[in-house]
Amino acid sequence: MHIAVVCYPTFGGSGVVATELGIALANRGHQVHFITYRQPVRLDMLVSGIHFHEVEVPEYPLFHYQPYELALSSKLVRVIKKFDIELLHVHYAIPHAYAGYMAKQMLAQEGIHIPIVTTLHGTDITLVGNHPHYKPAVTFSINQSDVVTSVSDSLKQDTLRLFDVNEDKIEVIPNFIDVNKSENHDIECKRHLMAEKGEKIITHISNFRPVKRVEDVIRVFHKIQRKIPSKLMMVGDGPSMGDAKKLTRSLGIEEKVTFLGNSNEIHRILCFSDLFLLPSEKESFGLAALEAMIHKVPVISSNTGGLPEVNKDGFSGYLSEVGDVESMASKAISILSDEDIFLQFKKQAREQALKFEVSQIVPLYEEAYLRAISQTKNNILA
Ligand code: GMT
Repeated sequence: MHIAVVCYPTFGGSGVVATELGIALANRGHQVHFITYRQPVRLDMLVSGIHFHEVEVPEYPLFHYQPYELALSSKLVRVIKKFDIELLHVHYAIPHAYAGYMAKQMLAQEGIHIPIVTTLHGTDITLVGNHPHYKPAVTFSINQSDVVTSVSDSLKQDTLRLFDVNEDKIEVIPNFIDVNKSENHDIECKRHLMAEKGEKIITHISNFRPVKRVEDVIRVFHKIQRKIPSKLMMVGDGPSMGDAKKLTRSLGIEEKVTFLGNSNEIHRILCFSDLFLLPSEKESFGLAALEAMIHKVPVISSNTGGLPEVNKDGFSGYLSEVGDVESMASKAISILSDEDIFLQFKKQAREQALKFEVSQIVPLYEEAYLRAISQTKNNILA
């Protein structure tokens, strides 16, 4: 199949899922064309069947805001025609589903009927998309998509609650993990560089947006390190970085906390991690937690959104209510202070993550694509 993919190329779950899915599809023989404003951070251009087309938005002094959707939909039209694309898959509704719809309409004028699959990822529904400034356009473009997928049942329910969308419209296809990537034995695990012997390593990975509550990560760690010799690895970057660093200093734990910045080699960090913290306000799935779990890292997360579908309470880690730093810290300490319990949680974290193995999830997308194509054909005949 010739597939066009639109996503955000930056560090962020939706871009990572789109990229990993594209690579998995290319490995199964599909031709996958990424159309984004920059090469996605995890895109491996050496995989056969992967192509990248950059969306350029020329600046013009009249524009206060550059018309990205216009440039994107025009680029989509060109790429779809030139490479005989059979299906367009857009990740994150805003503004990709809308730009996809515009491209579809332009192509229809020329007798080309391109099916659109839209994958909802989280904040496109729960935070940004729900804002009155965007809601009508988001509702419209979801309803105009031929197939809509959401990354968790929780996100599906949020979409049905917040938008005027039919229940049958949305199929849940959870995020996935490639087990082989966690088994790269060539990686030298440099634990000794990060912590002293006998110290535990706690890790947090995110894009440091307020929704991630990174200050809760620091507060939870502050309590853990009083009981358990430990270090904290903060991976990622974003608007909450300054406040997180300030809090680290004010709690007097800056020597125990390392801010590593963005990384697309997170397996090199997860290989020496002992516990993962994800105390988000909202989280439609929690891909970062799944990536930790496949590396046998138990997760302490908030009990919100799709996280209970990923992190099984008392099995792969624990769930606490959003903002309950006390509970998160005491659950973390309960896992880390007993070696047998710790080893049991590590084993179970991986067992739980294996339920989301790529080979089980990617065929669900292929089925969704075939359904979208046959629906489009039927619509033309009708
Ligand atoms: O919030 C982020 O980390 C980025 C965001 C995105 O769309 O780039 O992530 C969302 O999509 C991920 C992939 O499907 C999910 O794993 C995250 O849970 C989701 N984030 C939120 O819902 C806050």
